[in-house]
Amino acid sequence: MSAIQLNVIKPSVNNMTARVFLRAAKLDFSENDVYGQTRSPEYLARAPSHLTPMIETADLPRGALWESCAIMQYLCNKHGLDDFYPREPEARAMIDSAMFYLIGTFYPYLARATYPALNFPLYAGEVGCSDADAATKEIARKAAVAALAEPLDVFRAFYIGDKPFIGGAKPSIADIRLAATLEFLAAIDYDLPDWAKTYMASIERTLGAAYAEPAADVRGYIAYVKSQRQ
Ligand SMILES: N[C@@H](CCC(=O)N[C@@H](CS)C(=O)NCC(=O)O)C(=O)O
Repeated sequence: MSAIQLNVIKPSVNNMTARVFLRAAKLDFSENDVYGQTRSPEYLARAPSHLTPMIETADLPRGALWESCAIMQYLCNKHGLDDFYPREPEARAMIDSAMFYLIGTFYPYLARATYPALNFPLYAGEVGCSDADAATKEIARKAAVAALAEPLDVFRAFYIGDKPFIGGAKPSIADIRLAATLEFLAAIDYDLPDWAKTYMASIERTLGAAYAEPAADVRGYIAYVKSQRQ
């Protein structure tokens, strides 16, 4: 058995993040597709959050770890993967800031904007999963689409700056997280700025099959939901 078990739902960009990273880092792992199983008593006993991606390894105090960014940080720390997660405190702080900003600010807008088109459930408490009427939900979704541009440009102007990637010359774990996240915008035909298209292509070119294989699952799912709309 591999040292690390990676539990995933393949159409998800949260999962794509961990799937790309474990491949790019060339870690010894096995991937388990747990689609439809995350609320089972057996999964909940191991991960009461019912979330994916989730890794399991005997080294962890509770045997399991979820949250895509925490998974990447832990595995970089554990395996000394400094190229993906620099050790120098200031460089590391920028990677951490970019990932917290993505999870805390950018992703909530992106989820509100894209999840209805992806047939994904929204987070509890969102207008989209309340009993508000369809018109009100669509107003909230459009507001989220409009809100995406500002934090997206912060990645360009502040985190990436004049370097190819947030991590500098090579993609860091924050770059993997951002590029995977942007994949979902194809579900709403979002007009991605040219810099973001170039950035995503650079990451895919640099990481090769480690990126392309998990991306194909996300892209395939988006193509499927779009085909169902016609
Ligand atoms: N912030 C988390 C989000 C994880 C998440 O929302 N996972 C969803 C798939 S996109 C999930 O596993 N849902 C299954 C469930 O809740 O039962 C991360 O980055 O890993």
